[in-house]
Amino acid sequence: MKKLISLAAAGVLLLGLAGCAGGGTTAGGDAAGPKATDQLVVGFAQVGAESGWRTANTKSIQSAFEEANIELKFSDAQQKQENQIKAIRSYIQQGVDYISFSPVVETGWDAVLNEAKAANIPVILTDRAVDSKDDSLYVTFLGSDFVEEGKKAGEWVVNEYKDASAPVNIVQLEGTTGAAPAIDRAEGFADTISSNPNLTVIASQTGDFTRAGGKQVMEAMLKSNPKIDLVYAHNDDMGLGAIEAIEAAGLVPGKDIKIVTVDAVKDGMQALADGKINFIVECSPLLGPQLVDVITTLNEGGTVEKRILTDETTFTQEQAVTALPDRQY
Ligand code: GZL
Repeated sequence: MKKLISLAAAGVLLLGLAGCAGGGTTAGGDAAGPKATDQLVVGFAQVGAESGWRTANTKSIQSAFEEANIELKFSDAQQKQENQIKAIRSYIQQGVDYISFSPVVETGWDAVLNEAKAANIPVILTDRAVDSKDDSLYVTFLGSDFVEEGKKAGEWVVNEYKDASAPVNIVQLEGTTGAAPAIDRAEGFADTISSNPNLTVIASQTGDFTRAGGKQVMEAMLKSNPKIDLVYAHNDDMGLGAIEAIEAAGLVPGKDIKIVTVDAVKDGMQALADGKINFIVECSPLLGPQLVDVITTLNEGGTVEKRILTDETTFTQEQAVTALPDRQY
């Protein structure tokens, strides 16, 4: 009998430890039900600090978690996938309740996401998506429809040149190679401008979503392409770099060479209001509150959609003048 009781006691102890050691909270909270938010611990592996958008995204996430009284472990991968993977592994080791990250590129995540799954730690993708066949590796994707953003940029260009009879030479400043926003913004744009054969992308190269990258690539494109009519930049920062290159070449951005970008961060909106950029497609970085909502819902045993899209709009030069004073980022 004694053996039986001691076995039962050991069993209870093990169950209890498993509950703690498991670290991760199942989607519906741990065996004992949901944790109070001030006991939740979330690991976030950020891409880097490559652009004004990213800085605003980080600020939104950090302030939302502070406001919700949820402990946030935060890492900056300096745009290197291996650093994000290292950070995710360390969150697994620490037994956090949830992991969230913005995958710097679409591929190469299955191994580490399977480790999180094995540790029973739910993963929430924010901002950028992964290209994995196994969508059980993450609970949801929270972010923008980048193909739609590319389409909106393309629609403005098609309309702007609807009466053009001569070829319109377009150069494209791509985001980080392999990143979902770069792949999808290029796809949406190309599909849309294909409706007008006069619209041709004569050069396309990555500027890695940075201002310096955009400037460097634009300088080279100006040297090797005598006639450029329009720049399509996958984010404001590369567009702002292109402006510097265009002005250094003695040309007038927004007039001699038109510019269309994506993001609508403050510096981009200022250039739009000043007439140096012609059109901006918004991509909201303010994902922090929605991320907290997702985690709170899961922690209380609720479920969320597999894909949660953010609301976004577009801005002309006139609209930028009006919108600038109220912009949060
Ligand atoms: C888009 C985001 C992109 C921004 C860039 O959601 O991943 O990365 O458009 C940022 O500014 O660097």
